[in-house]
Amino acid sequence: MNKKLTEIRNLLMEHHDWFQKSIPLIASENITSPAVDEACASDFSHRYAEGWSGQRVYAGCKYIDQIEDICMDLTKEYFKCIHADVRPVSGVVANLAMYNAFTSDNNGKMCCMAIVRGGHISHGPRFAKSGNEIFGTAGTTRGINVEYLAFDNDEMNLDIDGSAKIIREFEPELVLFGGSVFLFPHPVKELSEVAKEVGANVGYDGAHVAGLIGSGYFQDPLREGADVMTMSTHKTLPGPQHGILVSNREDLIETLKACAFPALLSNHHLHNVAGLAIALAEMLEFGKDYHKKVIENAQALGQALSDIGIKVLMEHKNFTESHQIVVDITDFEKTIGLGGDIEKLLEEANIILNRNLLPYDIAQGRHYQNPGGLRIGTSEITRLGMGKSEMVDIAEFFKKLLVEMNDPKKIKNEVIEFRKDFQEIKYCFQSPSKAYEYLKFY
Ligand code: DSN
Repeated sequence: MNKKLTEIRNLLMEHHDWFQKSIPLIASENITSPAVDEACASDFSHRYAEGWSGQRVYAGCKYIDQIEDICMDLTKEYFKCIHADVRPVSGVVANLAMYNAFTSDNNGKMCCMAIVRGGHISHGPRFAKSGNEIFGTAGTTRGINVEYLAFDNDEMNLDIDGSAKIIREFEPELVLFGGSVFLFPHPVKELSEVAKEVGANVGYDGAHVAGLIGSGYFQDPLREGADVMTMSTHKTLPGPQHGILVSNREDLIETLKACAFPALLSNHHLHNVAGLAIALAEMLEFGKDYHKKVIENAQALGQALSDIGIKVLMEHKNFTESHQIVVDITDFEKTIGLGGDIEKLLEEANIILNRNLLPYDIAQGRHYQNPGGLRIGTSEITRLGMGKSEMVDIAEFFKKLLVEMNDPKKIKNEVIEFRKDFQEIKYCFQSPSKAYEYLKFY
């Protein structure tokens, strides 16, 4: 058994070592501060506290109650709202709570963005009535029939007129905005008005852009018509893996609470609530500066990749207004392959990102396992202190690998050298250094 323990610890250390020597570009990831890590590894990680703060069904909760109250207060301050439920253990659970609140038990009806155009996997029920181009076409699940909103491939955004028509015809109970490929603010204001015409509630999945919204750089869904905003807490908001549901609808608060607990949760993850509270405090302090740079870096990386001849979508709109850019790599199909092959090649050179469907991939016969695109995010590299000149350096690595077809093992050594200057996590409070050393195996 000792051998197994050693093996696990060695694997952990190898993983940490690898990521310290890599360029992390996955748009749904970020890196947590030492203070967040300390909270997440605290005694709370094996405690129970079912229910709402102050009304728990377990003893031993006097400290988590206070922390959770602070976490809710910080959430309300950051997102300017009157209700914050910080118990959902993930963004998907927060979405399910929203579906519980707004759709009928059987044959509920929702409109959202198609997964193949950037909707999140939890938006398109596995067997959506309208047909889910990725996973299947028959029946319904979670009792929700889904009709996808119209999308404009050229603008990488929802098409307002087409979506309004769909909402009026389908008459959903819930119209959901937000998604996983998310370059520009969605037309929440325009389409919320249409949603209200047919009596639908409006939701917004802000998982990817939560930090950008909180820091005031993206859109402001709760003031543009969203009744509820859900999110995960570890993407542009650099907290631990967790979920939040927020609202400004006073009349819905008790319903929303009950739709999360006991409907979907028994215990929530107390250590992550503590870590989340710290991450929110960090973003209230440093978010304005951090998130401005995240977006600037995404635009700079888009420009730098475009300058070396790599096709980045949406050049006419400066590539993005978020933390993401989307690259069309179909030009490399004959020399290297498609998204899956390129993702693997880049990983061999310690550049970590994920392949992604382009909005026109399915129509052109490409499959989600080996699609025509890459999604690249700048949240983590910005938190590691990189700026515009490093975006040019990163684009150079792409050129060496994809255009000049250098051996990825050779480029990996260059990446390791490059990463040496970016080892400290920025935009956070001073580290509780011992916890840091232990937890990160530094
Ligand atoms: N699947 C994640 C993403 O990459 O967007 C979100 O859960």
